[in-house]
Amino acid sequence: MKAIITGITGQDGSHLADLLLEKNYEVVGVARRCSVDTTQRIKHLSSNNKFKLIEGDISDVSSVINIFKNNDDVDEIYNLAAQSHVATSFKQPALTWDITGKGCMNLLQAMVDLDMDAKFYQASSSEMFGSSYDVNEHGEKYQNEETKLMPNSPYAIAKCAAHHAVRIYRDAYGIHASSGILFNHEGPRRGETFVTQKIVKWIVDFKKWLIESDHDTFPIDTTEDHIVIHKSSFPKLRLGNLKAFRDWGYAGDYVEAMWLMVQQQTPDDYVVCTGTTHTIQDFIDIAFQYAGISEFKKTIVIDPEFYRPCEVDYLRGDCSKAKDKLGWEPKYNLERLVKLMIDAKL
Ligand code: NAP
Ligand code: F7E
Repeated sequence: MKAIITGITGQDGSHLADLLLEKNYEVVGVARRCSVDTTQRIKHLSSNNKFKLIEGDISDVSSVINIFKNNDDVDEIYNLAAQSHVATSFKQPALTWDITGKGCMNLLQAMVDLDMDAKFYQASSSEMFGSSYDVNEHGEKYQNEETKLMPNSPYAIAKCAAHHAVRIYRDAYGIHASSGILFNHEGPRRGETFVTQKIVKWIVDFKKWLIESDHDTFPIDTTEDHIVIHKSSFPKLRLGNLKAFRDWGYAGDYVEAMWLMVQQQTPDDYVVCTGTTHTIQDFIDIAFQYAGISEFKKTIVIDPEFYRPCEVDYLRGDCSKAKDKLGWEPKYNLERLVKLMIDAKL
């Protein structure tokens, strides 16, 4: 079996490549040209002769056509490439559209034009629900495959367009195309500008600084922006909205669901999540407690710079369909995920 993965240098691309190589696939990873090395997450694959890295950019249709022509024996195509940062999408909306929205159309249309019969996976997102949710018989809010899409950011608009494109290309051209509506998923390979990894990185750096500053000998003091021990200071953790709810799972679990979707006889859309939800404050509390940092109230600054023009307040998925039809279940709860991330950084 041969698979193409776009977004190979990202968190999910690297986990999916690991999974497919374990299953003895030949994997072609697509990475765009960059002035610095972006392949840290796939360094361990460089000597694997079943793995090939090629240059390409999904926002450029001729690049996509070249990739497909050179790999016309491909069985599965996983589109994980995106400008995936929600806050950035407010600052660079057109770029986000070109990659996250139009990029998916480029891939699907190239599959039609080249008459390819490979199976296709699209990385859809819980962000597409925006401010929309349903309420179950216990009065609990949730989102599933039937929940109305009400995007709240340029990123989410682009993901909705790609999501609908998958449905239309499936119906119009009979492409085996599936979308995974994945809720937030994290892990040691998560980028450092996403809130979980930003918190984890700060905690680990702070702990190292505490040890270096000999905090058992000198008392801890604080200024507006810094934590001070004797003559040494450390910047406080600067965050935005701590009240939003997220359904956080482990990326390693979620790439298995991607693969399972593509193996089904009939293409379809599936929500992938844990079914539990926590605020950013909850994440902080669990992480600080696990790291053994007690004075946390004095260590965080709420900085308006990290507030978004529009927020998604509440996400909690219902993945009954993925459980029933794919036999998929998440293995990590939030406490286990936090430990994994902190231990890996330490
Ligand atoms: P990520 O770490 O930000 O990775 C995104 C990948 O896309 C990177 O490899 C990036 O390359 C690549 N990329 C960006 N623009 C490109 C372009 N024009 N052409 C080719 N490649 C390009 O994201 P992730 O967390 O792995 O997420 C994977 C996918 O799932 C994304 O589509 C994301 O939107 C979606 N998703 C993520 C989550 C989540 O919680 N992680 C949830 C739902 C959906 P560079 O290294 O060069 O930047
Ligand atoms: O923000 C709040 C922020 O950037 C989570 C992407 O993978 O998941 C991800 O999108 C929450 C938001 O992820 C900071 O306002 C507070 O409410 O970690 P995040 P996200 O926006 O949920 C979805 C499913 C995707 O599809 C996306 O690709 O945390 N928050 N303070 C902050 N967020 C950040 N980044 N930085 C802060 O300082």
